Amino acid sequence: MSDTVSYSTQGVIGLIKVNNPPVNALCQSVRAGLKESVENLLADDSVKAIVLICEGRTFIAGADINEFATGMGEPGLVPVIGTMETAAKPIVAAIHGTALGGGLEVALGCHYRVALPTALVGLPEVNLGLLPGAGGTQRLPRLVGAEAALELIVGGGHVPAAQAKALGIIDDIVKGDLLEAGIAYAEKLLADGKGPRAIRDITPETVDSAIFDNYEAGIARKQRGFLAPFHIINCIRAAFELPFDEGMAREQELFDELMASSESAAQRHIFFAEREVAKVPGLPKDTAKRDIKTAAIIGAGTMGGGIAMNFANAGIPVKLLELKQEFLDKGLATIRGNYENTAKKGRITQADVETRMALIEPTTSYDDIKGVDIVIEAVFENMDVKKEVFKTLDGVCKQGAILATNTSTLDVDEIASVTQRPQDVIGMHFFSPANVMRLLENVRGEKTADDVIATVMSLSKRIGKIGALVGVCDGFVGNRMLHARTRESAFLVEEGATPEQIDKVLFDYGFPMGPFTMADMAGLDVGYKVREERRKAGKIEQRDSVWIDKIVEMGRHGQKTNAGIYLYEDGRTPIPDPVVKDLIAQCAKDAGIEQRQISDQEILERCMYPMINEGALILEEGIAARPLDIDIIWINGYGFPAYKGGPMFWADQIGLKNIYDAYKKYALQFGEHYWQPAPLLEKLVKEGKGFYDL
Ligand code: T1G
Repeated sequence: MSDTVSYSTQGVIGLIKVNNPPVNALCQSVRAGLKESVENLLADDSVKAIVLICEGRTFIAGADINEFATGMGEPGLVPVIGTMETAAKPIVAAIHGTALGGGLEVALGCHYRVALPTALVGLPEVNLGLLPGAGGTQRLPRLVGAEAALELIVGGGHVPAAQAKALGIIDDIVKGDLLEAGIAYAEKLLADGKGPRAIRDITPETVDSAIFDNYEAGIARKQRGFLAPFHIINCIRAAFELPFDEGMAREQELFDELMASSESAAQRHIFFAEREVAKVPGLPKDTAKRDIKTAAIIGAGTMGGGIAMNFANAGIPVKLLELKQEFLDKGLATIRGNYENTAKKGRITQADVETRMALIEPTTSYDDIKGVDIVIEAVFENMDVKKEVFKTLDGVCKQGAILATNTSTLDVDEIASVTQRPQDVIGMHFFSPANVMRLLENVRGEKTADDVIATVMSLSKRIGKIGALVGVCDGFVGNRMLHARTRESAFLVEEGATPEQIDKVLFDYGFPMGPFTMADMAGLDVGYKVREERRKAGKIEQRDSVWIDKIVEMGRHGQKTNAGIYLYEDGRTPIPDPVVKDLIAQCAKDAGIEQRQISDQEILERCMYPMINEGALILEEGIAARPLDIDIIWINGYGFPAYKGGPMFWADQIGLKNIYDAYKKYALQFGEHYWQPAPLLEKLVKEGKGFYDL
């Protein structure tokens, strides 16, 4: 027996137990142990049926993703499952927790499946840029049909036990002790004279191949740039068009292609990075956390309302404070509207709407929040206003309450300095819409206490966010890097590239939209005010591009005024505007810039490389502790394409030397001010290393 799989007998029932914490992943020893256990129990004449069960928190949750980089080793999962499926004795999978990926594929290789009511099953390989490579694309369609198989495998979701039973994936939902129930199910099979039942022997239903073409057309835009969804469709198609073994061969061929793809490497990197980001280097794992039972949000505007929803969604009572009743009423109405819309889409019930609304308690009095465990300020982005709020909070809130600011760029240390408790102050930078965007930039101040950091990082996951810890600087991590891209994209337009050309280059790279479409959507006046504040603070750019400011001064603020950089005749489709083209030409002329044709490659380099260089400076300054923090921020806060892994992962993929050489080239063309390679970038290039060698 292996140290992760054991087998025994109980009467005429053979038992196989997998015990490989934390999620019983199918590492080599588990695969070998399964094979050995099945073979021994099949050879034991006293055994008439077999039950497969897992110890710990869950049934097998998939292949061991760690092995993908190092190689899988023998025995492969496909032959192990084949041994089970062709066994002469019935095998029952007893499922709890999450039977996912290879775990569900193992269960599908068994002849029967029972599960606890709380169990979930699924084939989420698509999220790793892969496809079920151990028969999932051939067996599941035989059980559930083409339409459900496409939804389940391309969607990659988790299916609750009841739905899985309705689909025919599991045979029975059992209660009480799972092992006892599994044994009882196996004994009843024997009593009823039921033997092995192999899914491979099911003749798939006849389907019109158009179902696959239509499904592919339906996902084309959303899955643009990904490979796995389209390979999965082809595998499922094979399940209906080819004999089982040929379908398995097709599945293996396409699986191998994905495993070798840069897209899957990027997505597997993100899987681990999204878990690693929650672990703060230097912060002991056992750092005591403060108990967060209640919260309060200051400000019922768009951000404050969205933040309050996150707490209500997590079942945490939250007070929403606004000094003016009319603003409070407006904020609550917006929150209710958001929930009603979600309910209309069937994602929550009407009862959920009422439950969550009941958790949000409006108030206009600071007295009502003095007992809460955490306060998040989400008022107007002005330092004086925020300082006033924190002075009030300092005087009202109980000792030990965490005082957080949702500021998107302001100095958290300066805000903390107006309180007597800077150790309790932290930044929690939500991204708009706050109830939708997963990213939370948690900003540690100079004096923020370790337990406050640990508490807020843990609270991030609890309210459904991915928290990344960053330091205090202008724009923290995301906006600071975005500023570099925004600056260069504006320069490129002055020099002759059109806004639509730049938008297309970044859309084709994989962003949901280009910088100028995004700017019009966010509102040009937002950026205009930020630039105005920076100029007032004496932060003058060495090269100041004014063409967007001129557009704003024409009263064109973007989509909301039906005109900005683009025209919007239908309110949302950007149309290039000759008026803007002439304005840009005039600004270029005023700046003494001779416009020229600019290649897409130059646009991509000048938009992406300054972001990466800024990321290198951020790492040097310790504003982000690791490159993975930066990648997670960009993937979850700015729509960076997951199949490229994030700016720092992608930089390593293309080679830092290429970035460094481009910097040298552009420094000769535009001067060194904006084309000074970060010392870390220079160092890594000299050492022939990447950011992920740090
Ligand atoms: N391999 C290795 N480690 C894994 C793992 C896996 N499949 N799944 C989780 N972990 C680690 C994770 O890194 C973390 O480690 C700990 O377990 C707890 O995870 C052949 C090719 C199961 C729903 O995609 O979705 O099968 O940080 O923090 O929030 O066709 O983990 O503690 O050191 O996420 O309770 C398909 C991936 C693989 C499932 C639990 N399976 N895992 O969530 O805990 S490919 C998956 C999850 C495959 C076959 C193909 C979740 C979870 P650490 P966690 P959680």
